[in-house]
Amino acid sequence: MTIEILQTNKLLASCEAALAERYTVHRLHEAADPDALLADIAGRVRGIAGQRASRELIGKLPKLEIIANFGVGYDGIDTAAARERGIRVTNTPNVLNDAVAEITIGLMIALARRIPQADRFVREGRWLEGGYPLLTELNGKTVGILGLGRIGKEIAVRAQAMKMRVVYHGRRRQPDEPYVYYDALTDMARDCDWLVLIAPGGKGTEKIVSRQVLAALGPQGCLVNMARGTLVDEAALVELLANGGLGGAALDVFEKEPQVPEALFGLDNVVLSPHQGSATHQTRNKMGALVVANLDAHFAGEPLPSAVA
Ligand code: 8YV
Repeated sequence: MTIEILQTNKLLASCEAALAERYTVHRLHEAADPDALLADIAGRVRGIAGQRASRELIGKLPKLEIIANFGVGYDGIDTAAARERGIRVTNTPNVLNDAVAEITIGLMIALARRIPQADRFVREGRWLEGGYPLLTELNGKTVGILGLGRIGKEIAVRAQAMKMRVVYHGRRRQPDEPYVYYDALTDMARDCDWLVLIAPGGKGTEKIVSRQVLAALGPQGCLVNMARGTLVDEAALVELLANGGLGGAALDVFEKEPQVPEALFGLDNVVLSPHQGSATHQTRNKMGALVVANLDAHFAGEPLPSAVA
């Protein structure tokens, strides 16, 4: 009798294959009638693999023991509901730090030097009519990191390699870190040229990058969101980008992705990216392997490689 698990969204093919080798996998996201599927299997499901597990779903699975989230951010999992039932939750930390940090710097340079726009400029033959405008550089600028966690620290190291000054804001000061800490996000935004978001999503951080924070960042300031769209007041962001109240934005995540506010498409001071922070073969394979390793460890009665604290 193989162990039965529920997959709640599409996963990396190699991860799906590895799961199917070990477990009986029920794919909720592919079910024509999800309620009928759940009615049939609910009493046998011992694990979830995926990025979604609501309180309602958890409540329907009396034998659920573990939820293995594909991703370091687990805002799609109702961890409170899991904790109440003693259900373990795991995520995929560390393996994606370098990939996310690399593309963060990439998007910053892309925005500062308008690289996507420059590419269009050449392709459209506009270079023949005159040169590209002069722009700005990262060196000498201050970057404020919201969320100096594992990925935030990798971004900080790379920002320093760009000769930037690094400061940060988060839930608490980290005395062992060499960077200046701000108690208040608005104060940090006011003192920064760049504000990089790499804090967890979920209830505690909803819209913490408010209109006030964006206004403090100001007409010369640039926002980079590598975290979750939910962190930002997106309506205020669009408005300030359009009216010059904010200098620019490089956005990898959006509040209702893959829906992106159409108002952004016409703006020249924006670089858009389809939530691809961790999207390399190398990193996604490691993330998938960690999902499988957590499930395997749990069902073998071994310590979990990456349980959520
Ligand atoms: C996603 C992410 O998991 O790890 C995270 O928190 O946001 C990403 O790596 C990825 O999009 C998987 O679909």
